[in-house]
Amino acid sequence: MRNPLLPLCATLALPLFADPVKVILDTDMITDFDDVGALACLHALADAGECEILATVSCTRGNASTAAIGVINGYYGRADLPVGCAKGMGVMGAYAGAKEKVDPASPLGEKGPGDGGHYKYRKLALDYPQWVKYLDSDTAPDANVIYRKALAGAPDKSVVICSIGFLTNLRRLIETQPDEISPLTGRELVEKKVIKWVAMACRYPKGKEYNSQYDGQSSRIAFENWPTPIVFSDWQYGGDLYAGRSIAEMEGPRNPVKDVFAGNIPTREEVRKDPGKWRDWCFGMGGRAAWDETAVLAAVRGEEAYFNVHRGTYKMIGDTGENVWIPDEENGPHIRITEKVNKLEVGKIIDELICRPPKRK
Ligand SMILES: [Ca+2]
Repeated sequence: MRNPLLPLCATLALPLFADPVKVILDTDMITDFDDVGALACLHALADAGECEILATVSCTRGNASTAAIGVINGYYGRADLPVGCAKGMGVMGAYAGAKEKVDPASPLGEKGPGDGGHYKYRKLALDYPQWVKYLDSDTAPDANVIYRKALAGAPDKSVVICSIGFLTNLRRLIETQPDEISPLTGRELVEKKVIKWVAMACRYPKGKEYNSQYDGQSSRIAFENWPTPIVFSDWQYGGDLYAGRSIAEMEGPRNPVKDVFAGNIPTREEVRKDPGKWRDWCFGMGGRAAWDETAVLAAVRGEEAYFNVHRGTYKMIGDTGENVWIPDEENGPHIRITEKVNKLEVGKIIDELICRPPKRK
């Protein structure tokens, strides 16, 4: 029984794992900014000893995604974390569907037509240059190399992969062949080293979800050939669970995580005036829809910590990113999460993690 003197969110925030969970985070970091909240949560959980971050990779090319990842890693004192990026296929440029590379340096920090929301990440690179290692994501190492090194160096069945973007890198990973890093294929490496893949993906009961939709062919190949359990943190779950207001309004000096949330969520007054409009755009009084932060919570603290789990089969139809969820509570190979702990409480847990000051090494 929980201590009645402690608020519910405090007891729920207690670490549930004795050993740190080894995590690789795969993010698009292209337009939406729940990725920033997710990476912040991951660092806070690493600071608390709940997880160990093995690597952080971007699935979007020709933009400032790796610069933004580097800034946040650096802010948390982990500037040396391996950073990689997709090569040769998938989403590139300032927004999904752009198909054209943007120069992250020109005009750096200017919001303008065609930027598609990537402006916020170029601005991070401008404002925190001390932590930028790969300004243009095309200059970052191949994510295949980063993945294969991280997996090859990890104990068997010890790694959780958390994808909060497109599935390009995971398709490419399982298609890799033996090399100087490992005598195993990518699929064999995953089977040997990975416990599970937590994917922010899936529309329930069917539909096109953003992360699966762009580079839909890679999504289908990755999901159909993946050799470990997959946990889906679906669009419906995170869509009305909000986070980010707390850090946006937090007193104290600037930091990159605060800058992103303060600069991109509507004010309380704006939400109060027209909550329906903002809800349609996946904003609420609590901030931005927390799809990606939810996936990180499930990856580190486990899918049963705050969520109901439902078994079934996630099946993609064709290469356009459409999926259907076929329920099968007895034998379904996949897991989908739904609300168990009240979403307001989960939002508070996420906010508390995002607001924690870095425990720099
Ligand atoms: Ca994302």
